Amino acid sequence: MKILVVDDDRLSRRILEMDLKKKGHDVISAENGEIALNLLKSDMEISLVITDWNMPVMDGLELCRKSRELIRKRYLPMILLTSRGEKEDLIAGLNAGADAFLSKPLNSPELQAHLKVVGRNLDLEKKLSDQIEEIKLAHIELQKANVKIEDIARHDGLTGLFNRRYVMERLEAEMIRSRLQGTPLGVIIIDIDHFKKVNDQFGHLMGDKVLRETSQVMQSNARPDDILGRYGGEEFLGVFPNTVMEGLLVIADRIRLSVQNNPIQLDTEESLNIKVSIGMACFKADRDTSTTLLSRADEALYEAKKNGRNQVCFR
Ligand code: GH3
Ligand code: MG
Ligand code: MG
Repeated sequence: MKILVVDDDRLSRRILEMDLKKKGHDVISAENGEIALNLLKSDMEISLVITDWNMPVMDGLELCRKSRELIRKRYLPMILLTSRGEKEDLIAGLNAGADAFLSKPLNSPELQAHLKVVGRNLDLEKKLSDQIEEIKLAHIELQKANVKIEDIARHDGLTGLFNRRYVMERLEAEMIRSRLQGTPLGVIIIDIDHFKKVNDQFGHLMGDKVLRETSQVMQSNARPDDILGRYGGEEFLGVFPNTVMEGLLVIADRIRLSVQNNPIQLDTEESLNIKVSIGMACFKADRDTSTTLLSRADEALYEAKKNGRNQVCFR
């Protein structure tokens, strides 16, 4: 332990110092309460104070009081050295913040017994603070895991886009915002043309690759505020806040062309041209629910398919 010994009497200070050092403790000393208090302020390693009661400048009682005020975040044991044995004195000492009393002149076995108690308490305190530290670390890990879980729960495993549940949640939220703020809102449903043929001709794995790469192309055409997710097998839903019909048309056609211009590399030398059909609808704040809004986009998609695919239709 690093022990601070406080006594104005040089000889008793030396005796106590020697006794403690002999027992292997690290000792620093001060000749009054004020000096001791300054040492406590600067040295966080001090784990025990043994102080005389009567001293000039600042006595032991005041030192106990002020140290308790100063050091609140850890347990600092304080032992008062005293020749006073009256009950009132002991009560005053305890009230000032002392933990124990050592009678003067010093009795070495008594000192040892006290040091044992202090050592036990400090061990306990250390264990407790270690446990608190472990709990804090575990809490941080848990928070990180929760963020990860939340992220996984929002995304589609194959394409990395948002999943249907999350896009629908966001759509409902954006509809509320659009109503409150009077801002425009648009949705598009994108469906890969003749996707079944990809599976049939090149296998399911190639189908998955097409879904992944087409998703990337679509995502790279969206702005940060746009919400793009996988709506079903080879269908995707885009929610576009603050977007009027003309803007929506530009984005939809850009996505359509971008997919068309990014052929997917097959396992052979060849590549595969993918095309999409897109249905769009703009949110009508005074009458739309998500169901009516999406069914308009779906009808528009149906129209795009019926009119020959690889095109954008609006309802
Ligand atoms: P259309 O142009 O009319 O949209 O025709 P289509 O062939 O694209 O549409 P259809 O609905 O007939 O077929 C969609 C196919 O998508 C059928 C299904 O097996 C396939 N599919 C759905 N989910 C996945 C997936 O996760 N991976 C793969 N490889 N295929 C999928
Ligand atoms: Mg489909
Ligand atoms: Mg399709």
